[in-house]
Amino acid sequence: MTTPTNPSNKTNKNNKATAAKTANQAAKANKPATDGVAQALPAVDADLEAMLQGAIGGRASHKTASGKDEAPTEPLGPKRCGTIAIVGRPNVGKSTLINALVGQKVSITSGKAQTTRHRIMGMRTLGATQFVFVDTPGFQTRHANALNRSLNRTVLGTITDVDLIVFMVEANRFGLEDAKVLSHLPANIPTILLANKLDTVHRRGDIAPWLQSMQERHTYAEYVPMSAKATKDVQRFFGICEKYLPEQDWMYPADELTDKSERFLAAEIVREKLFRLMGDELPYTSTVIIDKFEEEGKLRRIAATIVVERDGHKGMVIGEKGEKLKRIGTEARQELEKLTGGKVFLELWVKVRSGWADDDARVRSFGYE
Ligand SMILES: Nc1nc2c(ncn2[C@@H]2O[C@H](COP(=O)(O)OP(=O)(O)OP(=O)(O)O)[C@@H](O)[C@H]2O)c(=O)[nH]1
Ligand SMILES: [Mg+2]
Repeated sequence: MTTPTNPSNKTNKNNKATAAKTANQAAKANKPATDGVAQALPAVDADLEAMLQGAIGGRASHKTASGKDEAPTEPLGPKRCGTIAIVGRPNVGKSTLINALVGQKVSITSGKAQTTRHRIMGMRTLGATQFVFVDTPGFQTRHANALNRSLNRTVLGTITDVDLIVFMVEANRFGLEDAKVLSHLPANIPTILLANKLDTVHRRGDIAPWLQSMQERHTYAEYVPMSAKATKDVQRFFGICEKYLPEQDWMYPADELTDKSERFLAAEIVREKLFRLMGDELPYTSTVIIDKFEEEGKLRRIAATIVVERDGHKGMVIGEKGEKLKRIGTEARQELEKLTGGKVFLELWVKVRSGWADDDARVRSFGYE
């Protein structure tokens, strides 16, 4: 699986196409294209700031005691490195945030719950600090099948050994599913409450009392209402996290973006297209396995199987005259070509394995914990 351009088989910026893409994204997002470049964070929303100062006793998260914005702007000084777990119920936007923080897609996203099924690391090195973010599956509370038990094990196994926990909820919403996640958070690790999707809250006046009620549920280190889709919020978030990371050497090369291989990302990207292109008729218990992953220089030959639970689901995935499967394949191939910077041949198959998500051994054989 090793290539001359990508010796570790990890996605990193040695890949020219990736670097170009990162530069493009950075330019669009008004961010530095290369890591280690000092950057100034934009000013924060003054109204919100004032509201938060009132709501949570002056603990608005993005200001230092001296009132300055915090940001990892100093490339000199002691090196810092630490791990930051992002946890929360399904669909709150955890993977959207990690992709924005890394500056490249390392974790798939969709409007459907149960999109993320693995622990996925996304790294970003800025100035003297290396941020190691860990995306986790949405914590499952609805069905206790083998797959969901595995997803929850992944979440709980992640939060025991990190420097900082980001507990993500949707701004102005806190339900039973959120409470269940909160009940599992360890008391000895600083935890930030990130209230995401702030852009969807039209009555901004409701935020302060809601944050106050959040403060009564748990002692958080900080409260951060933001939108994972807003560049300035994402930039500001680095400064919020940095102070919780210990002074120590970096764990990864500065240009490494994720711990996952291209082979893993290929399966994930096919699953993302499947989730996005199928309506609610396809249960979430479908998965993708890679049967073949061959590299010839920049070329990739990939064969993958979409595993579903019923014959009826197989028909839906294939679609009339194979149209649906063709579209899933085309969209996945285009994205993989961007990721690898070369040509991709992608063959897709659909297989029925009824009851796999209820069967511990099968769940493990499909690569889940
Ligand atoms: N409006 C808005 N939508 C968002 C924001 N962040 C994420 N989303 C959307 O929320 C949906 C879920 O996003 P994901 O990032 O896949 O959520 P997740 O928490 O990783 O979901 P699971 O992996 O299933 O636990 C997607 O449709 C995103 O586009 C945000 O800040 N604002
Ligand atoms: Mg996710």
